Amino acid sequence: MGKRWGMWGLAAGLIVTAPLMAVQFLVQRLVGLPFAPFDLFDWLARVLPGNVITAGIDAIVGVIGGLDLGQTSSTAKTIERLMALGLFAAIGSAAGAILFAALATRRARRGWQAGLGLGLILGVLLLLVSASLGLPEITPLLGALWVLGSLAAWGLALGWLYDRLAAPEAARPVLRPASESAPAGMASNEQAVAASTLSRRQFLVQVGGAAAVITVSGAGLGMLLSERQRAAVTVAAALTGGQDLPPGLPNAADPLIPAPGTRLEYTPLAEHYRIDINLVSPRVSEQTWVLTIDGLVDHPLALTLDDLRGNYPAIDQYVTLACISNPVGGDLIGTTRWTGVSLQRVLADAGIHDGAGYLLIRSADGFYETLALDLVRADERIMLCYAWDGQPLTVDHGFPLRIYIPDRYGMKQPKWITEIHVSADYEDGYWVERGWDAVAQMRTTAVIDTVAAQALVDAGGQLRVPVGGIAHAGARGISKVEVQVDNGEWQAARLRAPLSETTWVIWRYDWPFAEGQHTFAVRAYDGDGIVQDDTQRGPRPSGATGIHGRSATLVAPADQTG
Ligand SMILES: Nc1nc2c(c(=O)[nH]1)N[C@H]1C(S)=C(S)[C@@H](COP(=O)(O)O)O[C@H]1N2
Ligand SMILES: [Mo]
Repeated sequence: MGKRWGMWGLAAGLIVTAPLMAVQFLVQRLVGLPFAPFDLFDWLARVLPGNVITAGIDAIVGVIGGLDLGQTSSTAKTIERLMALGLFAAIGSAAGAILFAALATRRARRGWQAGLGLGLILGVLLLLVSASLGLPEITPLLGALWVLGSLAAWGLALGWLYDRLAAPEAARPVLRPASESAPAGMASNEQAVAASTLSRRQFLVQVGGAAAVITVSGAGLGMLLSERQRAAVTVAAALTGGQDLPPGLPNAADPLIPAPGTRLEYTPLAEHYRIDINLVSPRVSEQTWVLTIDGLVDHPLALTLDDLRGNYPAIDQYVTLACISNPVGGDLIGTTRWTGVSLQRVLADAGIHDGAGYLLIRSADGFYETLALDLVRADERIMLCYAWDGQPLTVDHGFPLRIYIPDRYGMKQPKWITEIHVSADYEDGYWVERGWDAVAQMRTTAVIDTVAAQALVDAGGQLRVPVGGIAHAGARGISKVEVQVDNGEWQAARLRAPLSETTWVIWRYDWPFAEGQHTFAVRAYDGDGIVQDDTQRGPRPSGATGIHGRSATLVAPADQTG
């Protein structure tokens, strides 16, 4: 009895959970109220043990790389979103199964009351989850009511379904319009009965159909809205950055032209990778946001964005940011112009006490990292940044404020900063606590972006194949890049002047053409002349190392078609 009702409950749970998700999604797109499936997933990512999360991320990055699913960071977000939706749907179905089984074993009557109770309990739990991530700043009360109300409606619908299914057949209404007439020739009495009774299965199929309509239209409308918002961002990017390099780059006069197929030296903002612990980026309002600087200071500060922009000189730096999870040759790396203020200057205004040793930096999404004051004193390039590529930071990239720390992977550099607490004691940061390197110094790495087999050049009668890519060694700079073909001698590549001493360097090597299949490998030396680590090592725990290689089949130009 209980078991069979468990199956009905599983189906009913899915039937009410799917439209709940769709409607919540649509409302989130429209007015920014919480979307429970994503909030739940984001919350789980924070509370589950670090090694579980890390294994999960590794698996996702591995699958994306292995199946060649496109840009790692955006594909990973899509996979995580699908996981979040699947998880929520599974929980909803399971809740339905449990409720139905419990009601059936106790032969309970008013299922709707139990359903409402269950909805309210789950609503309160999800409300706590959403609240721990931060309810929408403008309408926290509305956000709370929405989470509670929509879950209550969900529970009510679930309980109502039970009541209908458990009731005698005659009590199950047909969801067909009343005007639709029954086949001619039926006695009016029969007709009434036929029109008003349905088997459980038929009934559930009808309700399921209605639920599917709501789900598809809600989700579709929501996706349409997302597409619109994305398009607006892309248009803005096209107007300001576009596909070509922006004018006025500091190395514009360098004569070295990148090998065709080399990535853009200055990453268009819309293409910059994004990595963080959120499916929903924290939306911080400029009106209420302040940066708090407190702890071991003479003058605790509460700085607005205008304070930061107005009271300190603006500094521009070209920066290459990379994620420590980037595999050798991966796409979790990008270069743009960061604008902000010197952290040394801001701290000077706060007056740091003698006993202070560390800055505990906290963010609106609950992320945190620790920065040693010794490092801040030694590196005047460390800055608090409010603009990228000449525009305010986008929501996804940390609006209103993020930090730049040269030579460190992204995991050490919080976005959406709200607080800097000056402390005597060191504390592990978010990813350090989860097993990643506490220093996270950027590794020396080189990548072959292209073997331009279709763009051979004729250099004084000698055909050559342009080979090219990037090399990067954090803030240490690149002194040399070498290419090896078919395991032969390492040959020096030409280097383009970088955008700054901390950005990646574009290299190019024109290899004397020879037909057939060839393998190409590349290695870089940092600014101190130290060659990169050639051990093949994955990202965990301190950044990937190893030689990047590529093979290409070269065909003589006369034989090339097209
Ligand atoms: N508040 C916050 N800051 C964060 C993170 C985060 O999850 N939350 N992720 C970090 C990591 S791991 C990286 S690689 C960089 C990525 O910055 P981007 O998304 O702007 O490229 O942000 C860093 N700062
Ligand atoms: Mo990262």
